[in-house]
Amino acid sequence: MDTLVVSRKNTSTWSTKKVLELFQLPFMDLLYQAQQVHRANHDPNKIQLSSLLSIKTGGCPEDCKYCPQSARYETEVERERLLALQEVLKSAQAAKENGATRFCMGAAWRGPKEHQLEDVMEMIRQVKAMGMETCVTLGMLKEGQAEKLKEAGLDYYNHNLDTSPEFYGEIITTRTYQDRLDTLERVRNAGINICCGGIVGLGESRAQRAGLLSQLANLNPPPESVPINQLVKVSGTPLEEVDDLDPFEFIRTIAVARIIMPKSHVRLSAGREQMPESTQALCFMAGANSIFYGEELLTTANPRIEADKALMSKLDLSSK
Ligand code: SAM
Ligand code: DTB
Ligand code: SF4
Repeated sequence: MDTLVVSRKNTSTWSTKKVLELFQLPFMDLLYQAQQVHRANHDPNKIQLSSLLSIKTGGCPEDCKYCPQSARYETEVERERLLALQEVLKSAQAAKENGATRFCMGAAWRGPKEHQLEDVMEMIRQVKAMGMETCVTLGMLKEGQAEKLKEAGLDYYNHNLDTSPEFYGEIITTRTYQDRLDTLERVRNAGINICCGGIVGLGESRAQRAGLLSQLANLNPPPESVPINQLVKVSGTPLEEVDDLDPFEFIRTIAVARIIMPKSHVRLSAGREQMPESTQALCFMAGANSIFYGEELLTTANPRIEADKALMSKLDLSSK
């Protein structure tokens, strides 16, 4: 499995072994190195703000074990139809007024059908016309679909690798690692920026976290945007009782991502609501320079806008 993936156009600049060596550095050395890389490539006091909206919630046929939207698990998520255009625009307008520069629309699909793609294209056109960057995450794309999204003005497509190839089969069985790489290649070939990251805290080992980051860094070129999600444990999902990841291990993950993907925006993504401000501050120190901003992720809670504004002010982080 590993060789199959790595033997694509991945020239394996970052082998799992090399990435693991970074994880094993003394914590202070790792953070120092990450800060240096961060400062050489980004303004250390700036943070990018993306707001999320679930445009089609629940009832997903896939079996991702972390996900409250899979139809296979009994969770409190209510299944909804695709939102109407006006509702989406209202939410985008509010996100813009609150200071977000990118609006990300997520759909709980295996992949979009043609008529669904047409509806989403209209959402993209109109959000773009409001002067925001656009991002969508719609599952797997078939031949030709990425080009249509590009035509509509899409800036970013989010599609995560989620975990390492070795651990992947424990988490998802309804789509393969290769399926994901194929979708990423379609997005890249259509000239759309890639937003691709993963989740930690699924019960994976450190070597498997290193395996995920190695895969991401060896995408050619690496993703422009790298969301690092900490598992939000949702009641009813198979992972609701998995052990917590130690916060310092999470911070190490961010630091290593920063070092091996120096130009990318590393997004401190799901899990902030459960994270003390001090941990978040160390994540920014380690090189995270983007967050999801707004009271909801897709179906779970994110910090309140006022709380995030206060945190940014305390840390002198600005979004403009
Ligand atoms: N359905 C589409 C797909 O998976 O291709 C797009 C939406 S899906 C919800 C986007 C990403 O959200 C997943 O790849 C996963 O990394 C993240 N995610 C989902 N549930 C999560 C949870 N409980 N905690 C943290 N991240 C989660
Ligand atoms: C990503 O990597 N994280 C976001 C976004 N891409 C679409 C989603 C997080 C979802 C967290 C669980 C939920 O709210 O349903
Ligand atoms: Fe469906 Fe995406 Fe959730 Fe997987 S992560 S179950 S594909 S909504």
